Amino acid sequence: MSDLRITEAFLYMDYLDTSLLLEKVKSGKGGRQYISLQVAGKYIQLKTINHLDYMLHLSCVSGCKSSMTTCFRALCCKGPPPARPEYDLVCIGLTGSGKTSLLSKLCSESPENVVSTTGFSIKAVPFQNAILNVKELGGADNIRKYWSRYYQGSQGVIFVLDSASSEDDLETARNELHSALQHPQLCTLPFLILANHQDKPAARSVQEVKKYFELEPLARGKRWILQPCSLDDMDALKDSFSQLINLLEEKDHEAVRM
Ligand SMILES: Nc1nc2c(ncn2[C@@H]2O[C@H](COP(=O)(O)OP(=O)(O)OP(=O)(O)O)[C@@H](O)[C@H]2O)c(=O)[nH]1
Ligand SMILES: [Mg+2]
Repeated sequence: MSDLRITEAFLYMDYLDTSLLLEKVKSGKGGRQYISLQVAGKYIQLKTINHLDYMLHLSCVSGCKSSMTTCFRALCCKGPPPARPEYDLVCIGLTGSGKTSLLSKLCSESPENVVSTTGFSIKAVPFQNAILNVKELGGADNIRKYWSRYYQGSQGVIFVLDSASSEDDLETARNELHSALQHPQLCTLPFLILANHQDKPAARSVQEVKKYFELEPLARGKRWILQPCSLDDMDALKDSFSQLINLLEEKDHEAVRM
């Protein structure tokens, strides 16, 4: 199985009964974890990619109560899963703000060994009710001037900032965010602003960030979410992405009504 299909399979695992699934977890060669299921006469084996995925998987499964039949039907009997809407997003922010690291964690990839993005990179980030195709634009000085060439076709914006950065960098980030909020191709789109690096002692609080970035006056009338987060706090991150998906869905419904 490819990694993507494993991720997809984990989404189905929401439907599984926790106790049954845990019984089936076995260790294989090299300490890898295997989950074996016999479904409608077919033998299915899912293997975890690494320790991190396994942890993610368990937290995703715990507390789920709905029937296994739903999962089995989806996996074996009814063909492909129901289509989830896809949205194209652009992700910007100064270099080192944590764009690649956060997106990697959302894709259940290890954020270790992340290198600075040269140009851009695209990731399909799966959520239960949508898939976000996120185009991350590298934030280094020599790349930022080209950002606007890559805005076309975006349906939403993710802006990541380092809440613990120097005054100079914070000012640069503010100027970049203001330019993005006013850009003709982005100004009507929902914005998710992630005040990252909150785990650091020097991090500004969300109120300080809101004031410093003058979000209230500048983003009035726009749809935006400001979320404090860090690499260690995936719950907050996922919650803010759910809110962003709600805004994207609202925009879809408006387009249908028009
Ligand atoms: N302490 C801490 N470190 C973080 C956090 N987020 C990212 N980092 C670290 O910051 C460094 C840069 O992260 P990247 O994800 O490469 O940043 P980026 O925004 O993608 O940078 P460019 O691709 O150069 O634009 C990495 O060493 C990360 O481990 C965080 O919330 N807290
Ligand atoms: Mg990057």
